[in-house]
Amino acid sequence: MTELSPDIRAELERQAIELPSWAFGNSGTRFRVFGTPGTPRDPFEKIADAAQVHRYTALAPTVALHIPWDMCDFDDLRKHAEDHDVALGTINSNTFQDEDYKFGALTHEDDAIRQKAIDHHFACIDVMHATGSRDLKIWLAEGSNYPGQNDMRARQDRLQDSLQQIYARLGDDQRLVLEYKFFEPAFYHTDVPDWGTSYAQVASLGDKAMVCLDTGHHAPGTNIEFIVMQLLRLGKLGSFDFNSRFYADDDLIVGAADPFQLFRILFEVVRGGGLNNPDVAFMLDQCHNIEDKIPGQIRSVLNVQEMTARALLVDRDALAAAQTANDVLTANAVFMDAFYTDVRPALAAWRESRGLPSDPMAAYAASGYQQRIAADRVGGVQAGWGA
Ligand code: PSV
Ligand code: MN
Ligand code: MN
Repeated sequence: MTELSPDIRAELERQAIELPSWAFGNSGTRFRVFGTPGTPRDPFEKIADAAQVHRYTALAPTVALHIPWDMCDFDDLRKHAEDHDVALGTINSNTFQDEDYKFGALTHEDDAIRQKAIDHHFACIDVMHATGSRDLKIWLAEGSNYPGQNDMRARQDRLQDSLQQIYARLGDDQRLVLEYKFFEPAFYHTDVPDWGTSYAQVASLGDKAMVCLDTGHHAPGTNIEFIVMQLLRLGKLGSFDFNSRFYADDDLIVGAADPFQLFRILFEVVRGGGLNNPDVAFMLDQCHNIEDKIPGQIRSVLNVQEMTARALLVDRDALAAAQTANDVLTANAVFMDAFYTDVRPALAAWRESRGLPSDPMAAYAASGYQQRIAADRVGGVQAGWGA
């Protein structure tokens, strides 16, 4: 296909995918963390690198921060972001690197430790006021390793109480999104393991609390698009953390492991009215352990754009007619036709018509930016784990 319809172009033009600041730092597994030449040394350099992704794609106007990894003067950082034509986005709390949280944070038995974790979220809300961020994203590394180790029910009750206190601090225009993950670092039970638990916890808080769906946080074989459909149906899909996984949570480039799954997810987003809907934030949550980080992020947002274009190509009328007639094979064929359509030439032509490079990967590679940062920056910070 060589040309996209005006309707599809209008949808794609509004698409925005938030980048995680931690994607630009060095990170890795519990084995070696390999350094990449040119790695940012502070949050300001992370923002400058993220701005490169937006510059070549017009897809990534905001950058999420992680607290305390990105602690700095936030008035300065906000101004710095504006100077680079991007804005600061979601604030991610971090209760998974402090010795005190060995047995939990927002679920901890000890009131003093639980209060410390709640206070951290209050501090994150203060940061949100300075950065102009709307969303506070909470992912909890809490759970237990052995049957009988903890009272799982009491932990749910403490979690609800902690979240209520945090929720009560939110400003009128702020939201809380609660992420779930089925295992790791806890291996027996996790306090927020699935969308149902996240939903139950946020539903009792109020309208400003939503579920965050991280595509990497499900057991193999899970029908993630069903969860997307259900959360949109319930009006509780607050945000996506996009990435790919082959085995467990490995934060690889979105669309790399299973482009068809990404297509199926984005089809449900389109079907459920979630595309370009301000209630649903689209974010990457990735790490680039062995590849260069800026082109890794460019590839990622392009993958999302490409699969969105394909999802928008599904002939919904033909699909509905086949579904109503219980014409199983025609319905499947209509769906697959869109998935198998190569939209890359049409997207390249459309980019050029908007004054963007037809091939953002090639344009970035030719810009010399990667060589410049490799020469200028020595001793980049690690993005997170262990920093
Ligand atoms: C840990 O699994 C994790 O990858 C979660 O997905 C969070 O969103 C991310 O770290 C950053 O805190
Ligand atoms: Mn995540
Ligand atoms: Mn994760």
